[in-house]
Amino acid sequence: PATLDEEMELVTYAEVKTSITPADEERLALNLAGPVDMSYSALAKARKMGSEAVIEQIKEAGLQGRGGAGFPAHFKWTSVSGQAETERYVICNADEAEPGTFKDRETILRQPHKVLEGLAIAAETIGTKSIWIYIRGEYTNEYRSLEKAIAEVRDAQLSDFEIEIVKGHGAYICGEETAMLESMEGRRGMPRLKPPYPTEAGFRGKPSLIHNVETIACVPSIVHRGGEWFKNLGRTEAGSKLYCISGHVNKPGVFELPLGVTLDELVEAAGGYLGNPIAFSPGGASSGFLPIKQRDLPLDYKNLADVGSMMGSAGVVVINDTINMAMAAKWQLDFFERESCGQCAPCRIGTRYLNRQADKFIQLGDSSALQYADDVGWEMEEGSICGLGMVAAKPLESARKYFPEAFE
Ligand code: L3W
Ligand code: SF4
Repeated sequence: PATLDEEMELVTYAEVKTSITPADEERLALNLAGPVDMSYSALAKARKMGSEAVIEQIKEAGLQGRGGAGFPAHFKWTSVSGQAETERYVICNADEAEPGTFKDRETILRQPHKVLEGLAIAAETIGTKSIWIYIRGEYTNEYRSLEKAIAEVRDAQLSDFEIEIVKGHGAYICGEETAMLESMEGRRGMPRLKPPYPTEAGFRGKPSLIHNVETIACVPSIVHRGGEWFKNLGRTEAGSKLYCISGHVNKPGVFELPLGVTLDELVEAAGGYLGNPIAFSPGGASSGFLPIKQRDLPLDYKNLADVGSMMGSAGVVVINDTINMAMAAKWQLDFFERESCGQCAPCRIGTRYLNRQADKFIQLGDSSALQYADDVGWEMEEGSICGLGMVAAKPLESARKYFPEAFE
């Protein structure tokens, strides 16, 4: 369609069925979207419970890291607490930059106190007074929201914590936790080799508990209502999840839903599909594409990994039949080439090579341009230092696998 009005006339709403009941909605509304508790009563409760009991509740909750990897949160808390070194840090990773991902932005804007209270509970539990927040540089209003919230509680419960906010400068790679540490220490943001993990040697070489915004924002509710309560919010895995939904849907946005909803359920929350959907990315650019026939798959860490994709940051993007899938893959390759830090050869050379070859195919229709794409993708996955290089070939790989007609 030539104009937006024409496009809107083409809107069709797919039949979707949701099993989210009003009772589910009521329970979900108590977590991240729940009322602000300016008395920081969960922090007071955590102080009374003691570190071991708090970590036990985080474990019971089954909380998995919401930044993308889904790593069990309690493992990090236990590891940092068990280190001999007593200089420790709690760090919130707010460098949200995965394409299609805008959930941490909403959380910081609307619920900064959930983030601050979660950070305070984490600091209290691992035994530190030093809290750092690394925020995406473009997030100006979000930065202000945090500053305002810190001022609001400065004279109250948080007075004995030192909270520093560091602004990023526009590099996607600085969201990778060790590149973020490099950047915080004043160097160019390039990932470190792991191990050692930040829980042993992180910021300034000291044990550091690093969590994504959403992970940390779940902590007050877990302490307040118990791990069991949080776990039961989920369907196929523990807890609620902030899903971002954009692309060809009627009402893009962020929705807190049980972990494990299907694409159809999520899109129902987003007002229905726009046009005729053919594909979706469940977790931003890093997850690659899935064909729309996978719409019944639970959007969780395990089920998506089982089909060779990933949950990642839950930046779900729907694509309809107005999009050429070879072009869709090419846009993602552009992104990864631009954002590669260039430190290791498989990623530096591989992202550039794949992008050039995709260009060649699209401009000249020469399908032999992609004859080595799988080998290069394999080398990138096996030989890259960090997640960026490991997944950068995925959009092209998955587009070729599920939409071969776009590459003929
Ligand atoms: C202690 C061990 N800690 C692992 C920790 C590790 C890290 C976390 C996950 O993930 C994902 C990636 C991107 N002792 C440990 C340990 N840890 N073993 O667990 O670690 P890892 O290495 O699996 O990956 P990662 O690079 O931290 C990130 C994906 O997210 N991603 C990125 C999204 C971007 C955003 C955003 O913009 N906000 O979220 C996209 O999908 O590909 O799979 O803390 O230290 N033995
Ligand atoms: Fe940098 Fe890419 Fe290597 Fe990661 S994989 S360290 S982004 S060059």
